Amino acid sequence: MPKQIWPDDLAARYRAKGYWRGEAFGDFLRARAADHPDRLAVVDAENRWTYADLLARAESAAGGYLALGLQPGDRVIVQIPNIAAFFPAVFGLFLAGLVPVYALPAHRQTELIHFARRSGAKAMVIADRHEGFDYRPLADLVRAEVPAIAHVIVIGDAGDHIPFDSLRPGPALPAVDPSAVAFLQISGGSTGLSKLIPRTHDDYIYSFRESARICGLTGDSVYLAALPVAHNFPMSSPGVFGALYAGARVVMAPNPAAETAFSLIAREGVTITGVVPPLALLWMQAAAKTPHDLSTLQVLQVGGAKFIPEAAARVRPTLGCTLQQVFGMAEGLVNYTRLDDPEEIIVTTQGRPISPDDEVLILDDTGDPVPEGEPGHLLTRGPYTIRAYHDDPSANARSFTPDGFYRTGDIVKRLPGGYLVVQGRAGDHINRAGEKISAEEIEDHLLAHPAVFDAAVVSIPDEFLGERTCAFVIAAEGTSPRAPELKAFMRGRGVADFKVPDQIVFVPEFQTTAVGKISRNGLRAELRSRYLKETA
Ligand code: OOB
Repeated sequence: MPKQIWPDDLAARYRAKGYWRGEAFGDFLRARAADHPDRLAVVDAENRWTYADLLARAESAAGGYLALGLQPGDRVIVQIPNIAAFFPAVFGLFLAGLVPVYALPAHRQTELIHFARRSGAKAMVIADRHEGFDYRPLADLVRAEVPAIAHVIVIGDAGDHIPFDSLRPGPALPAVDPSAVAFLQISGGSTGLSKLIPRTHDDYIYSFRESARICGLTGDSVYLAALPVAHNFPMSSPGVFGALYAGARVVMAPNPAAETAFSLIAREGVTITGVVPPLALLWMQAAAKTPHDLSTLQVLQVGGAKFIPEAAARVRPTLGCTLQQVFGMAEGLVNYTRLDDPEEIIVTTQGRPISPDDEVLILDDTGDPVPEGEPGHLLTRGPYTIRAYHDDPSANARSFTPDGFYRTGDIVKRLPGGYLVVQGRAGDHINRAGEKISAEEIEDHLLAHPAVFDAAVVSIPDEFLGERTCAFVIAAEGTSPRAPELKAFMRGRGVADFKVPDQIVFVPEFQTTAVGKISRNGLRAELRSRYLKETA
């Protein structure tokens, strides 16, 4: 497992300033369990576990993983929905020095096989079923393609696999290096397949410890995980880990529907939660008629995609709580509006960075800094922003400058005080309700269909989703494919449902005046502007 390397001088500075404290995930869970063993840590529909329960379950899992023959440093794919058992499963991995690779519950075999191969995973930990989907046959498909996956461990009914509940504590657990990679997260992806994001214990714990402070979490807070916790936002901004770091209670919502969330807010006295903009709109609509008491809710975080100011302004009047805008990325940098910021800042900006040592550059197309207040490309480096993707030299060459700045692909402007306002994206991904979709990845799937001669995928503004996907397709000669057929084809290829184009438009050709080879980027831009003009 390659290490995530910061240059020595920066690493020394991040340690000297107390950002990186040499603490690993297992260390902080042990500390909380020792400080307040009987406090509730994690709640779902069936379980209410204290910090002591959680640690004991994680230690059993850790011993059990190692007894299977897994070695510290091995990667393990984790595909677990929002259930309490997520925590013993992943803290067990951390305690054993194993490295989770977080897949989303929506991912299917195409994505999982890619993660398994790229990470060299040796095992999978999954839930049996969730919201009507059976994850066991999916794991079988992955294992059939990637024989290096020696074990499938199942929470719930394991069938032929290893029951999670059969894992037992073993001999002493290994010492874990806090500067080592703790887990791999999945990038939203702008080109081709998702990249794997290596985060260390030191850097990630800094990001959620500081996030918990910025978001006002204390031992009395109750955090509702409404979005799937494999996402960086509900995982660490401050998310479930920030909440556990603060000794707070985490409540796992099986889905983010307003009814589900509101009944949990009322039942558990939830004080803070985070959603993507389309959900915030639904929740605000539902709040008017809900029988549930939402008065404990102090902070609604909204992030993952642009929240328009008109909607942002309605959060406080409709939900009676403070809005916190969150603009972050799994690669690192996270910005928050502060809870005591003036309403104007909260409503119109996407916040400012966590750390005084987050370096932010806003550059024009030629790489020069733009004047203050002008839009430009956002680049960043700092104490919790990665310096490279896992095992991906070509993506690294594109995404990082020689001096280690990450090119976010976002176009932002900076206001006085360092507040950022997101203007859009430079790259070609679609931000569909916070899920990032690579246009290129979808085109490649469509091109695999025999009736598709060419395909170009673009984002179309959508009132509810923010953006939706539209695929322009040129049919192969002598064929006349239909949209439902192509959508079914994509589903059949085993990809996450959110990647299936919302709309497919057949065109006889991609009009272009360019001679020779045209860039797909240019083509997408042209199609987007043509389409927007036609529908204006
Ligand atoms: C979060 O992380 P990712 O990795 O799924 O996506 C990152 C990208 C950003 O580069 C930006 O394009 C977009 O999502 N984004 C926003 C935004 N928050 C994220 N665009 C506009 N306004 C916002 N508030 O999405 C993520 C990670 C941690 C915390 C919050 C979100």
